[in-house]
Amino acid sequence: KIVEKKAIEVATAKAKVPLEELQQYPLFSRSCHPLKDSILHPERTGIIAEFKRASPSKGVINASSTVEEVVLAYQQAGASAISVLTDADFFQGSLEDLTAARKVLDIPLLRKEFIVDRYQIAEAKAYGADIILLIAACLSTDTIKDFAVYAKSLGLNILLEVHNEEELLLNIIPEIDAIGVNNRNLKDFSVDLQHSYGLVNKIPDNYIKVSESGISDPNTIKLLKSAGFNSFLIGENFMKTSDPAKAIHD
Ligand code: IGP
Repeated sequence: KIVEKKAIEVATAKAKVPLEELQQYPLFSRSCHPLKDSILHPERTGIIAEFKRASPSKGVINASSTVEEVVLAYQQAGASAISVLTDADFFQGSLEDLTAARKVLDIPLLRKEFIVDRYQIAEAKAYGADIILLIAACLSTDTIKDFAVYAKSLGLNILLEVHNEEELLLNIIPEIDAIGVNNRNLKDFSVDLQHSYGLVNKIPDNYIKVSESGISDPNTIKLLKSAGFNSFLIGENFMKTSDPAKAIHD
């Protein structure tokens, strides 16, 4: 469903700002921050901290904090990278949020979006992203390969998201920098950390290994680390508090 909606959204965006115009945006020609270096940096936590106002499973999570204050506080608290939702309908995000984050950050920035068209990859770069997300549940292996090659040609880092072994084994592609295991089932929103524990040893060691969703306490991070993960994508448990970056210090 969301994939069909996205196709319409992309067509509208293309009519408003043709690709040739996107390519003239000042941010389009900047060079991206390398994701691996920031994740493995000894003074950083490996956490990819997410700015998320709302979600389809929880409704509104945080309506009062601004993107600038939250992402800057995340960076100061030791996040290795920042994720910003750009989907409006389900997450109340926007491309303007992405650019606002870019302006205050000097660590890698992920455009968190359902990417179904190359145009969205160019758009990610033009609005300030360093990383794009490719979700295996929404895309064929051929498309993932095509999108990954295109994203690499723009200098972007690529995070592939998988939810089961089949999706993982079909899509181990050299252009990808990081593989994330989503603990949340995108169909029924149920969360189970066993997805991470079950798949971590099947991810080759040359990829950054990210555990995504439902991470709520420092002890879980310790367990995921000893299982082999070097990165942790966390949104809701930060955003639902009045001081989203505070928990990173713990
Ligand atoms: C963050 P959480 O449970 O900490 O808020 O999860 C992130 O993993 C989640 O927002 C996410 C997501 C996605 C959102 C993971 N993959 C794909 C939208 C689309």
